[in-house]
Amino acid sequence: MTTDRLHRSAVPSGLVAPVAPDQVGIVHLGIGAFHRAHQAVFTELAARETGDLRWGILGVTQRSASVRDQLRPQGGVYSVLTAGTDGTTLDLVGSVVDVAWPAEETPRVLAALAAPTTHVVTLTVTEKGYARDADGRLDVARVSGDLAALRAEHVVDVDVDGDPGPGADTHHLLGGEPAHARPGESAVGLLVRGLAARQRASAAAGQARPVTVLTCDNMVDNGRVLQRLVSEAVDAALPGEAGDDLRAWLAAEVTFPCSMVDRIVPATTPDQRDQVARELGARDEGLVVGEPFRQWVIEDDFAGPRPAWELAGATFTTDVAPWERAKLRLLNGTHSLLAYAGRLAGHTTLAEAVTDPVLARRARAFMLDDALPTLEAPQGADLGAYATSLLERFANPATGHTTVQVSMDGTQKIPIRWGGTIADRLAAGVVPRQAAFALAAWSEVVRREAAAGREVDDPRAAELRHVVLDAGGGDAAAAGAADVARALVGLPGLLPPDVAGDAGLVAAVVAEVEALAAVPTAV
Ligand code: CS2
Repeated sequence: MTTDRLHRSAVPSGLVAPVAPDQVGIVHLGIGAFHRAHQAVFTELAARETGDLRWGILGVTQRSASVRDQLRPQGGVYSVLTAGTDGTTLDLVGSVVDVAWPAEETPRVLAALAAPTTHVVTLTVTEKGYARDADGRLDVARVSGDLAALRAEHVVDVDVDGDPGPGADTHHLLGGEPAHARPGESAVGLLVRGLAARQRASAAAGQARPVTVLTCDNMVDNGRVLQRLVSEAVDAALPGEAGDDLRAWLAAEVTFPCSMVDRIVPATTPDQRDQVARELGARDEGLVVGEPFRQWVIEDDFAGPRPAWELAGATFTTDVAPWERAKLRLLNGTHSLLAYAGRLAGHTTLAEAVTDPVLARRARAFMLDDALPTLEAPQGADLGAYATSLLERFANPATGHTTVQVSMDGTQKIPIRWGGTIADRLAAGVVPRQAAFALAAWSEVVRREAAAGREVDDPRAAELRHVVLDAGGGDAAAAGAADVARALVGLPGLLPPDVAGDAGLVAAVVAEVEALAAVPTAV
């Protein structure tokens, strides 16, 4: 057996779409495992169906260089291990042509975002990647570096190859660096800088350069949310007349469709990499693992050309909202419930959690009693059957999806996954019992982690720890479960104030958390 590294040039032709580095048609922000197991697979399959090879993907990795360092030496090619209850299959994907890391390659990313051959920008940057504050508005402080760079780039008119445009002030520097070289620090910031570069390039060339920005993150009305954040970024960086040209261009040439994405894609483990190395005869550092199911529902609102994703199974529709709401409230909502309650019960994986009869009952009741009455079925869908199918998908042990992974970023996910269900049920005069249990389970995980001196994996981890410390009078281990739960339900930005203040809800959460606290299993 050889463990040479997987490389495009060594892959027999026909196995992957033969895209080349100059065939970037899509820039993807946030190239983690999910993108590689989802949109990149749809893109690959569409290219194989049509032979249209314009749709190579330039992936952008925000947090660290690791995905770039895994994929670049492989020429972008990687494999997807599809793990089902009845066996696994392995497929090669060649739609990613390269990966760039903004810390070192911002000018290249901006150039790709501005290029006439790029028609679509996709994003999977997770809920926290949108840099929103507790009110859902752009947290300007978190993107201030990019906004300063945007201001400098737009005022100086740096062209996207890095040369200042005609008449530009060549001495206009930002922190000693030309503005366009200033590393992109946030997904939204980089996107806005790229869109502004595109608008300038379009104006300089005297030619329209429409582009579609397609967010694929698990958020309600994700396209509208991103569109609003982009416009808030423009207003903050280029207030008044300074941004008028950009605002007009965004309105005329850029669309922000909503989309619903679905595939369970856990973090790849070293064991899975070893297993695939034995099977492939080559080591794939970019391996991703996913369940057999995959779904993509996209609002049909494209500014220009797009891949024929429908040939790979995507659904185009005028209204994504019912799909998105059903998926977020039923799949993700139940996933999070099982993750927190599963941890409390000592389960490592979602499959273990959902086959625990007590938790399975909770999960089913959460879907049927709390979430379903708040949902309108998307056309042709049977939500009762969907709920049952979700429990089967969660029970697939082959993906090894862990409760720890799904429980990360609770403060970002809970408003989206449980908030709507809770608000709608309270408005209908009913206290959602299982959602209250879910909040209690999250609260208990937060309390027990703090009591053990650990931080939860959440961008607001420090704040969460303080809530527990305060409840314990400075000693996390002394904090009472009910006090912590009361404080966490009221955490700003978690639930709308009237919902968080609902006496019936708070009483239900407190009753559940007291029952959970009485059983001191490990988190
Ligand atoms: C999960 C999702 O990690 C999580 O929070 O709930 O990533 C889930 O697996 C996907 O949304 C499924 O489409």
